Amino acid sequence: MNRWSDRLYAIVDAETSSDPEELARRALSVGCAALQLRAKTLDDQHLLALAEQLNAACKQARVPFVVNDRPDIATLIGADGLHLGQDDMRIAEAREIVGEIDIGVSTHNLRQALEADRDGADRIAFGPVFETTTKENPDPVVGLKNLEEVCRSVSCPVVAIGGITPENGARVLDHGATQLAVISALPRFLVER
Ligand code: 3NM
Repeated sequence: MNRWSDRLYAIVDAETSSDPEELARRALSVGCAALQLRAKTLDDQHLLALAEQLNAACKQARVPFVVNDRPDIATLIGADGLHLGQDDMRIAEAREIVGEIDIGVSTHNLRQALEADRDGADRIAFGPVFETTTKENPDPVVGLKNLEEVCRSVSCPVVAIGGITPENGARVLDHGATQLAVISALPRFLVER
């Protein structure tokens, strides 16, 4: 455990990480609140194999495992959660496939956040809070003021995402985020202290 463990939503990105299994192992060993697999370009066989591995490691560590974009894979492996983007299927449709596991939705403005909350999202991600180079064609930076407004306006937990680092993480939490979703700075959140 370190000071971030309870608040860290660790995203293991198969495209930008040289060793996703090792990164996940490290996140689980230091401690994180949830772990999500993001793999935009892996073929289905490799995606399924990696998702199965990470799911097993998460189950052992008792950390919720979330699959990005793919209700079929989430259901096949028995993941704890599914994360949907704005262009993915709607919550109600995904629910038909995955059943009662947690569903999160990416949102980038107040309107999308309110809509996802109203549609029954178990959590929303809101961002990019700061500049990010990880996502292709990111939405405009939302900043801390908009994050605060969204956190005040929805009833579900808000996971902040986009450019989050150990240097700005405390400020992001001070503006109402429940958790910090991190890709590129993840190794830096995993120093043991
Ligand atoms: N979604 P990093 S920003 C995957 O705004 C993703 O919804 C975003 O990566 C959104 O921690 C983002 O390296 C990339 O900035 C986050």
